[in-house]
Amino acid sequence: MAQNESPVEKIKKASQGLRGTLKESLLDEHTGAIREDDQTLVKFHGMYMQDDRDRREERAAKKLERLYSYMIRLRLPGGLLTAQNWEALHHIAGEHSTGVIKITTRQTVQLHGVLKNHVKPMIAGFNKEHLDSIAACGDVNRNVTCSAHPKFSPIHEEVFRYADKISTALLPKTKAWYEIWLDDEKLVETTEEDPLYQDRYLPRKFKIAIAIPPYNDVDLYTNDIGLTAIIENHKLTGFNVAAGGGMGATHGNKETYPRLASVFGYVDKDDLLKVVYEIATTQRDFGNRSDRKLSRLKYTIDRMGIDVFKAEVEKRSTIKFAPAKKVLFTHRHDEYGWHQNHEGLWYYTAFVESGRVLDEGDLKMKQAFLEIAEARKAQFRFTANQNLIVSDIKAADKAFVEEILERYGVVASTNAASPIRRNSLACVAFNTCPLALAEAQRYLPSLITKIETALAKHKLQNEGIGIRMTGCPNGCARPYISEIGFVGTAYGRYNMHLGADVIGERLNKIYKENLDETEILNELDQLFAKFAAGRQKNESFGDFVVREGVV
Ligand code: SRM
Ligand code: SF4
Repeated sequence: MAQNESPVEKIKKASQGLRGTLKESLLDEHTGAIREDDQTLVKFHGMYMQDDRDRREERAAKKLERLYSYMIRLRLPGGLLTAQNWEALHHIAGEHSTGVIKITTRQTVQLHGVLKNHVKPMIAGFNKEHLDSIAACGDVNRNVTCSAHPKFSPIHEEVFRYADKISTALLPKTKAWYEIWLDDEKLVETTEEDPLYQDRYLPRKFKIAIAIPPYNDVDLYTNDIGLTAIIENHKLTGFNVAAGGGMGATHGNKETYPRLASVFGYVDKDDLLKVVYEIATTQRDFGNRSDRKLSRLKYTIDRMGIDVFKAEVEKRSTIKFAPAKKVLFTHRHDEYGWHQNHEGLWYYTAFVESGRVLDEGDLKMKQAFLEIAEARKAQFRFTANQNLIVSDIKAADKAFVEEILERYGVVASTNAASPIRRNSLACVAFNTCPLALAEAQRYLPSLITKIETALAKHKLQNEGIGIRMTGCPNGCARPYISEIGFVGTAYGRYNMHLGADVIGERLNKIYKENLDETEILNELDQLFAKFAAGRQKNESFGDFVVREGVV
């Protein structure tokens, strides 16, 4: 395969532990961009070079280069920030980015619009808080997600620590991040030994999620490795391991497809890290390195066959998978509002539309969270549904936190969101995502307002049908496991997918292609009419369209 390796493979190998010429690129004051190869390498440091797509024409007319800036994504296994971390993040966002704190579908945060000369000061700010962006992007293991519902699970903390352990075990060994962004002394001449990633890293991005039944809020089967915590007699014994999930596809390329992870079996908790590690090494050694469109683990597993892949992992780890334990998932969406956990601590799950924390009109989320953080009265947990849990609040502090959430409109906005809006997800898309073909987070809220009207017409306004939208087929808001999924094809046009189940165990199917808004609303109006008339008791919309043969 070596002679067919994709250009990215060559860049990785020549990079001297992901260093490339990033230092030189940063010093070049003639451009807001960085060198081409460095644009690939910077991703491994948790950053993307982007440009403001809304301003391309205006800049071109003035013969100016594109308005380049950087997006940074933090590595936050399990998605937790302390009060002090949040306060720092608030100020860093204000000083160095657009100011919007964007909660992602992988339980972390991104800041957008960071100009080149702001990148290092921004990272220095994060580093003071012991926060980093190492391996938040790139061909490595990404942010490990973990169910964010402490209320029902006394073993949450123990499981949550596995997210951290896995993240640490799969971190690249290179110290380039510290050298480049924090001016640390160069520790080695060429590159550090890295038994896992070597000099070639993985063939492609790699994602791991941990679900704690009955919650599948992390959409575990959409990950390269999806782990289910097994709790027996109130104790964590081990994990069911599934592998080969992924959402990304390319319009018109039949070789690409979304896939749910295949369940390999159960492993004892003490064996987990070894098994996860060897799934990664097997993908490292057998994954496709010539065609990046076919290099995710899901394609490696389908090419090799599940049994052959699994046997290779067993051989490398010397651990045999036991039959998977029976698990039951009943929830995927976040539990909004107030909840108390087994220790008596309080949690408030706030609805954050498209994960965008900002101050707008009567809803001043940023201000509310800042004041709570300044008072050190809570921690901040992100959910994989782009929401925020103001968490770990002592009973004595609840009234204080509640007053702030109410004063700044957070409670009112969470309460006012309709069931369908609360269950919606949209990816970033325009204006920063270079791959967007259509709008998503800037458009879905207004489309939902119209869908709410259609639902009310058929007396379905209390149905929390899951709707997800992405600006392209890469699937960043996991639209292929949504009851209704919209996938951008061109500006203002979307493929409509229907028929996933409520819990994230069945993919949907394409229903109609290239619809504009009028066509979307017409289709939904007819489908909602049929659903209202013909549904069985407690039947979900996704199950209904499958039973009726709509898809
Ligand atoms: Fe994603 C690429 C945003 C979760 C599949 N994703 C991108 C980029 C970086 C575009 C790019 O390559 O230049 C987007 C940056 C937009 C921007 O301006 O911020 C982007 N992805 C996002 C986020 C921010 C969406 C959001 O609104 O929350 C999510 C960040 C997660 C995180 O914190 O790490 C995000 N991306 C996902 C998910 C969902 C998940 O992981 O649970 C998926 C589907 C699952 C999967 O990986 O299969 C996903 N993103 C992709 C893909 C398709 C990968 C593939 O296998 O084909 C790309 C494109 C690529 O890698 O070539 C992509
Ligand atoms: Fe960009 Fe496509 Fe991901 Fe949306 S789904 S953020 S448009 S890559």
